[in-house]
Amino acid sequence: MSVDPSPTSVLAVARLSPLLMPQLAASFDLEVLPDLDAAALAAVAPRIRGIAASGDSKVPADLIAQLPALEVISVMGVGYDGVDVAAAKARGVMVTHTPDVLNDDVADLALGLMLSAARQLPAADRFVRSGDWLKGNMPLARKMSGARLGIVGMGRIGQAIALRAQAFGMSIAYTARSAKPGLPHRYLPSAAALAAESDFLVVITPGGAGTRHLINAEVLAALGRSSPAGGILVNVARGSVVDEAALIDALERGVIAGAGLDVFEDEPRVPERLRALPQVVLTPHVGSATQGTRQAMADLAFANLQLHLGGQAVRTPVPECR
Ligand code: 8YV
Repeated sequence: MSVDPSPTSVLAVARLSPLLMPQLAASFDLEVLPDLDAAALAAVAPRIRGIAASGDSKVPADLIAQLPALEVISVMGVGYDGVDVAAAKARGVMVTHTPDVLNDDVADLALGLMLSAARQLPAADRFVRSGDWLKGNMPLARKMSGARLGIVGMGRIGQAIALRAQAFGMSIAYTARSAKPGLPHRYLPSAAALAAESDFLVVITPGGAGTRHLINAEVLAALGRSSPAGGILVNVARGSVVDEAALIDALERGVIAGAGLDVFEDEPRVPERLRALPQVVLTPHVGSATQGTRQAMADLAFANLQLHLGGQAVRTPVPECR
């Protein structure tokens, strides 16, 4: 067996999933960005042909510009808002992501957060553990079945959320860049218009500049007015989509009744004021975090990298690179 004299060099821009790193290390000459200082990066930069990243990694234009041999950026995640795709495309660099394999998990978590916030499940758990039950019953919660659900973003995961919500007898409406032909749900042209007709507002739209603070004080006020029993916001998309300061204000003032949040503006830092609110259910960006799904994401991210570097078509390019 002959040994390749110049193994392909790949740069992991963060310490990525343990389901992906060993595959990368076994097949490529793997450099890990957090371990490199500027001089070490400059030394390896000329031979880097691929970048491996996660959904929350940053791959800015200045990093792309430093890597003259770069051919492909493979993101282990459906969201790729951290990648400067325009800069990559301008250089002819392919960008790939891992759609579809995580739809079920993210949709499951969205429903879990809706139920948890409506029925106050973490507070109920604390109530039993603390012994407060011995002093009396918990305050009554809010019903979810039959309520009105507004979905912000009606892509593959939005549709998986809608499917599950139908089993709860919820009426479903959505907003997106444009109406999706063929869907039975009502389309509303803006997040504010949707919030004005929703009890639960679930955010599952891509992050990035185009959706930054799409959910603002005005949208939260509309949700609060629309739902006298208590509006609930759920975010399983990106922290950047929700104006977190406006959300904290709306929760503190009782404008909306509660929230279920898997993502935050400055992860993993979550403001103390948000953490102090008992009516808010918080999870640490675990939408896709099950064993099987993360394995499928790692395998797809690896396959995309290997295919492109081997001169073959990738499986899942981002829409801009199709
Ligand atoms: C994780 C995600 O953050 O798919 C996404 O867009 O946000 C996630 O599933 C991450 O990319 C896992 O590596």
